[in-house]
Amino acid sequence: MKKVKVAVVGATGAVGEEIIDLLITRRFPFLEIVALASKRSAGKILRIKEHEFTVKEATPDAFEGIDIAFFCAGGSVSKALAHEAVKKGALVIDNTSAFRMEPDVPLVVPEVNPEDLKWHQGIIANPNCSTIIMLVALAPLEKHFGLERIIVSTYQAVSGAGVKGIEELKNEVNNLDYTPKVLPVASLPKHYPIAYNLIPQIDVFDADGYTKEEWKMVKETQKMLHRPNLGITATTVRVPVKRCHSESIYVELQKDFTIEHIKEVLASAPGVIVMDEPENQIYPMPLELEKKDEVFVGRLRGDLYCKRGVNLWVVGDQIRKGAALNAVQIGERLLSD
Ligand code: NAP
Ligand code: 3JN
Repeated sequence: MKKVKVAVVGATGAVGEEIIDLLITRRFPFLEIVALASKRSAGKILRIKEHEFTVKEATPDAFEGIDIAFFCAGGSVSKALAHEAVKKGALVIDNTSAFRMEPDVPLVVPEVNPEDLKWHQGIIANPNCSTIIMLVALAPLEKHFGLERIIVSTYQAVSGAGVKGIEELKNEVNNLDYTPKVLPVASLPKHYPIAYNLIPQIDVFDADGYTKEEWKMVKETQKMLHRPNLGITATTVRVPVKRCHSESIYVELQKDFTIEHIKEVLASAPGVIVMDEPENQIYPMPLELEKKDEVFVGRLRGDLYCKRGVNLWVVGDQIRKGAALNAVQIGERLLSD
């Protein structure tokens, strides 16, 4: 396979570091990895696995000679630099929301809609982490039974707010008088403690009372399943967990089913592991699923009052499959095609 020159924009962050780790451990065919971040980090040495990287500032010139650029430095950086990278000949795999809803940008989870990779025009968007985790579990149900509607509540780890989110939880656990500065949204005036708490706000509110994170789950799901009118309602909540997002998902299906059949469908679906043995108290939990590639599904049970309703409890590492791994898998597919 042809070897490629790769750039990671946001290399010093939670997602960027995970991308580099995966490129190395999955033997992505790279000639070189160029670690890019803000001016603040230029010159810093990053040590990941047995490799050392000197961080450079992300500027348009930094993409000279780059074949694939992974962007994970926030939407404004993607908006400022992704098109510059494409102009210089790079294929961009973007982890931010900057282009996800653009009609000419495919939004892809390889287990869900790999066919959409074909029509990219230089930029491919990686969905939001909560959407990825939900869809890896629900796409097989859409295929076999059809989804009628989705009601989802998330339990999102602090690392969803990046390195600063992890630091905030650690600081609060170590010192109950610590004044929160990051959660729920660093740029808003009010901050609340996350240690020993839950915060029912992820990202800013829209006029209709939903948060942007909740809207991302709705709109991105409709785009990837090619079902612009699919009914979805989401409630997203920050919880004092370091890593892995959990989701309580209720779906109504279009066909009759048995729980055994749903289990079989999920057990044979790519990227899904069924972890569902209530008799042995076995179900997915974030603490034990850190750094796992798959999405785990448990607590499967039918709605006793609605014959086509089913409940699922889904957990996935949002830095890995919810962001870095999904992006690297997109790169792997493009190279193998
Ligand atoms: P993070 O830990 O806060 O890291 C942010 C990264 O962006 C750092 O490398 C930072 O570099 C870089 N950066 C900031 N401003 C920059 C600038 N002006 N130019 C170049 N680089 C700049 O955040 P994260 O959790 O890795 O998330 C990064 C992005 O990934 C998010 O904004 C989101 O769009 C996406 N994402 C995150 C998650 C998640 O679970 N965390 C999941 C899905 C998607 P410095 O060190 O130089 O500041
Ligand atoms: O908060 C979380 O748990 C996930 C955060 C995702 C995120 C954070 C900042 C900016 C995103 C995203 O991936 O949707 C963005 C963004 O790119 O808009």
